[in-house]
Amino acid sequence: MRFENDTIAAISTPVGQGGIGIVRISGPQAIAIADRIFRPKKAGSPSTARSGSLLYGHSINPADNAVMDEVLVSVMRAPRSYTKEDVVEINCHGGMISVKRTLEAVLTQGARLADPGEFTKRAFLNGRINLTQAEAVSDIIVAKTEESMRLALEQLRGGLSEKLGDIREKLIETGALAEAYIDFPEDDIETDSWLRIRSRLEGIKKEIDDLSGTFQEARFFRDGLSAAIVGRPNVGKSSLLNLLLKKERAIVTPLPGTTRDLIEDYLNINGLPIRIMDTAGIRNSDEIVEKEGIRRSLNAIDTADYVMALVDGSEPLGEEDLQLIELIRGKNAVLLINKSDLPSRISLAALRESGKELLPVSALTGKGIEELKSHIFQSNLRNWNEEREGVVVTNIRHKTALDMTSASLERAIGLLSENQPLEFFSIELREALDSLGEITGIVTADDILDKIFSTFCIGK
Ligand SMILES: Nc1nc2c(ncn2[C@@H]2O[C@H](COP(=O)(O)OP(=O)(O)OP(=O)(O)O)[C@@H](O)[C@H]2O)c(=O)[nH]1
Ligand SMILES: [Mg+2]
Repeated sequence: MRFENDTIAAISTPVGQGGIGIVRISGPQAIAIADRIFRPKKAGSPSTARSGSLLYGHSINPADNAVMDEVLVSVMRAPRSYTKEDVVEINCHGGMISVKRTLEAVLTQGARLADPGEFTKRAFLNGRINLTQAEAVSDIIVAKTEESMRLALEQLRGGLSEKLGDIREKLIETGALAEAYIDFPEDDIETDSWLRIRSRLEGIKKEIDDLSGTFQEARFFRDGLSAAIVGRPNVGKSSLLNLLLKKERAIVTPLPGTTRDLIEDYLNINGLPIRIMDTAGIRNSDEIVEKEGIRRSLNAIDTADYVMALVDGSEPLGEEDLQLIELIRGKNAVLLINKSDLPSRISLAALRESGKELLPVSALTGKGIEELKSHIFQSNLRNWNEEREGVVVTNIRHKTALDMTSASLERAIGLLSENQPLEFFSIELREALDSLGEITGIVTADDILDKIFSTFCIGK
């Protein structure tokens, strides 16, 4: 990782047409560079402006002094800025040309093009926010629903870091208690103290495990729940997709084998973001394109969080349907009996043997769709009502670190119970603290930082 005392710049608004486009500059040279490419309408310059003020004028190309655009320039002086460095934002007219030209001028004046997420990374390195808060910034940008946004904002506010800070403090306290007894291992009274230390550690471990456990459901709000619609050809998978999305996303025809590829889109059910997939109908086929489509369908069953397996209720159950039921064994799945607007010819008894919940639906009339939606919500978010009130973990990095902390604590508790030398115990406790510290960035390796910030967009 290069550090990072130079001045960086990037276009911070989306590329394309828009009302305004913003070029953001951060670093020790930010204000001096702005001075060179900004000509005020009346008086004043970035270098004489108060922090937080806005200047009106023109951007000029320092190469030939030609006016590039009419702009507003905001100046935020260190440390009262997003990065805690001097920050200048040049508000140009939207569109590709003006912002690009402005950025180029800024770069010729000595700024370097920012890496993805580098502004936020500086906010972290300069101590304005911790790592979970930096990650929350990225989560806010990509938030898919209001509920995802609420969770990301709570993380940005510091909800998760406060909770982790509490746990960390308790762990340090308990560790200190243990070290205080190091000289008196044989003492009778001390046995009692060890038991107390052990039960404290067990309490802390439980808190960590509970927090880690929230990931199972909370993750859906950050990454989306992946849900696959599968079944043999012609049962109505694409019709169901279109009905759920309320648009003609996939081609529907009476011909079996219409859908050949995986079709994906997003759906929002009560704030739960769902990545929904329509798949090619599964049957035995020698046709090369269809075979590949079916391979993708089978893969979707494997990887999806939730499977909607469709059968056609207006026809008797076929060999392919029975194979499907076999394929979804062990998956979180629902069996949808589609075409329930037509007379039923399917054997419910055979379907019941699957052990999955059965729901009659009609992709034609919309019957059963509300029941399906609540099944999707409820079967994936069984504990969410209680969990959403507290602090939750939505990021796999955080969960992994929590699990490593828990494993170290487990070993530490084991060592205590076996009366092993205290040094071993201390090592485990130290490791637990390190893993915990990685989450907020108290303890951080460069490669972790690079990995986190490289997923950001440029200009943030
Ligand atoms: N009556 C009735 N017809 C339906 C229903 N759902 C789908 N269909 C019809 O069934 C036919 C096949 O529908 P699709 O949605 O293309 O089926 P699919 O499962 O996507 O088919 P493939 O892509 O070939 O695997 C079309 O003619 C639909 O209009 C339903 O609930 N009731
Ligand atoms: Mg289809």
